[in-house]
Amino acid sequence: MNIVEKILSNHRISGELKPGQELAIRIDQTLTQDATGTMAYLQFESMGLERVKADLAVSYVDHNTIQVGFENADDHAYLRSVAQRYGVVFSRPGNGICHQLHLERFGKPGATLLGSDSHTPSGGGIGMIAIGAGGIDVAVAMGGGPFYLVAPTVRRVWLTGTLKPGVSAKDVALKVLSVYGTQGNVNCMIEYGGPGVATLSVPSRATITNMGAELGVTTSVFPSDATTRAFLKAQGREQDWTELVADADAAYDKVLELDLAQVEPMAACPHSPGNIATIASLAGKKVNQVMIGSCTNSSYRDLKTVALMLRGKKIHPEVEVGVAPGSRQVVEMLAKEGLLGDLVSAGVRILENACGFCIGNHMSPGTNAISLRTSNRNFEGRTGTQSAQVYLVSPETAAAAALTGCFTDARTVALAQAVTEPATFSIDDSMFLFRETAGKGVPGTEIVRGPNIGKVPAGESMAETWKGVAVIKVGDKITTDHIMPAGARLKYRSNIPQYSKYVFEHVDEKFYATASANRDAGLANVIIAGESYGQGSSREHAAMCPMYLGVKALIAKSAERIHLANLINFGIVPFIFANPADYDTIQKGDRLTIPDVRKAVAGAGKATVVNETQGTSFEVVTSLSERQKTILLHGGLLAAVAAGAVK
Ligand code: MIC
Ligand code: SF4
Repeated sequence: MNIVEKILSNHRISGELKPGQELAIRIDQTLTQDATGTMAYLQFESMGLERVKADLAVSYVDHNTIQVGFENADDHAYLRSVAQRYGVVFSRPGNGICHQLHLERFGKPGATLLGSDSHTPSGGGIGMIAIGAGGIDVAVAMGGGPFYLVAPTVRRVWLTGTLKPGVSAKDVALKVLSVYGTQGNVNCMIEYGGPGVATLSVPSRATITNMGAELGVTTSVFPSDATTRAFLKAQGREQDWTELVADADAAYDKVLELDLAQVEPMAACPHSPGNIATIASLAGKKVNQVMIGSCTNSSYRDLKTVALMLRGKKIHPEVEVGVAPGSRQVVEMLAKEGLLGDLVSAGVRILENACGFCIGNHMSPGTNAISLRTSNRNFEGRTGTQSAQVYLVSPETAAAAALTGCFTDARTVALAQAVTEPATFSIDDSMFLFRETAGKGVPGTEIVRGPNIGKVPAGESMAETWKGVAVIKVGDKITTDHIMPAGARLKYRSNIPQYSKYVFEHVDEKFYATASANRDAGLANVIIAGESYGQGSSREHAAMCPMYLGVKALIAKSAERIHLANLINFGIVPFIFANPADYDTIQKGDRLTIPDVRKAVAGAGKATVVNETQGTSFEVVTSLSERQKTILLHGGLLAAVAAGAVK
């Protein structure tokens, strides 16, 4: 067996481990972050359970730590109280970014982790099957319920050789993106192997699996070996180690061989993580901003490398540089070793150890600015500045540009001695609350609900026939950042009527008005889209808010895994064009009727859409399991659970 098969078969509850089949697995650990967490816990509460049942559930606060206005602090207070009540470990704001912290303190080789954040696959760096999902799926898993996924095909990336000085894990992740791209990788998992694995530290492996999210794969995983053991030992958790390697005769769907020695410094160019170029081809281009951090590149190793590259030097006078460490452990270690001082004296702005800039919460670049970031997504407008040009790069490339003011090949300024992992990390778990009541909870704890804490909108049972309208028509690779912007709007995550006002705000500023008018007139809103709809984040708000605005169906050329599951969970039917050319026949505003849609969803998933405006009709299909059909017919997962129709 390969590693994926080993872990999945150990956790299989039902279904077959055959690519394409629906599989239900047991989840050992769950994680939530605050921006998706409030809805996840509201949904958990509505399930009426006494306590969490997963082995470990952790609630992190890392996204909304800006606290402008009362909303963020209200969310934190709600999350803290709900964690105490139901037996969840609560990671206080200031402790760090969920994925970095989970790797440091909780990740376990061979275990399964489900997180309400698309970068949960960072846990693959320590040998877990770690999957991102919508909040409601995580709520179900917290309650001990299974997680349903499509049994994946498994690709192997076979690593040989050693990275050259100045080249690091981020360049490997970008190299893999240059081969596989950001679409067409749905329902696949990537397993790393080969002699090159031993040359990569656990945080470096996590950088690579983290950016598997950008490929659109379900997750990526590394073996658990002596390096994993040393990392766990340095974190005081050697007892959590188990060895995990693929059998010699393990089979794979495809194999990609990658010689680490041949990997060069890379960048993902605007506006897609799959738009890859070498730094050599960009060398000399002027840079305005350099931002270092995010769950991809904020480990001790990454930031120590940056600090040593900047030691005794000053940043370029025309470049603004910010560093946001991944965790309190990282900050503390940098401080103790004098490395924070190096960053400060070089002229770096030291930022909170949180998501911060990565999600456009602050440090937005200026108009048309070129921003080099070590994060994982460069979607248009994600920084908060629509015209900014974001390039995703390694910490080494970022530090080199901070000094020179332009794209610079980091191999020319690499440290003489590469930074290695410490023998012991500084360990202080005091900002993880409720560890002693984890899994048990404290019945009677008062749940704190400020005015920002709203309700989960209720779904409606599916009608027999839809009279609808093509409320919007979008192109390929529409991300959840297009659908449901974050950044300055993030603080409304717990208030659906308010947050819904911003659906598609940068794509069609009239969307909210049009969609709500259609809904109020009894029309079904239909989204028309091209390939790979719903890339990026796991935010279920990109389904929940459209549902609130009366969106009943998506008709796309293809859709991405997490978003597709979220659409179903919120009662929106994900139809795919039987003939992609029909996309061209539809105009925004066309009246669309879908006769007998309920029968179609309950049956073989084939429907005819009549375009009343154009006088045409076309076929659409949707491939659904029996469970998914039940969810859709009830108008969403919560309604289906309440009716006792699914577990
Ligand atoms: C992101 O990186 O886009 C986020 C913000 O972490 C999201 C989650 C969210 O929207 O809250 C993700 O990756 O799932
Ligand atoms: Fe946070 Fe950015 Fe990572 Fe998302 S990608 S979890 S916003 S650091």
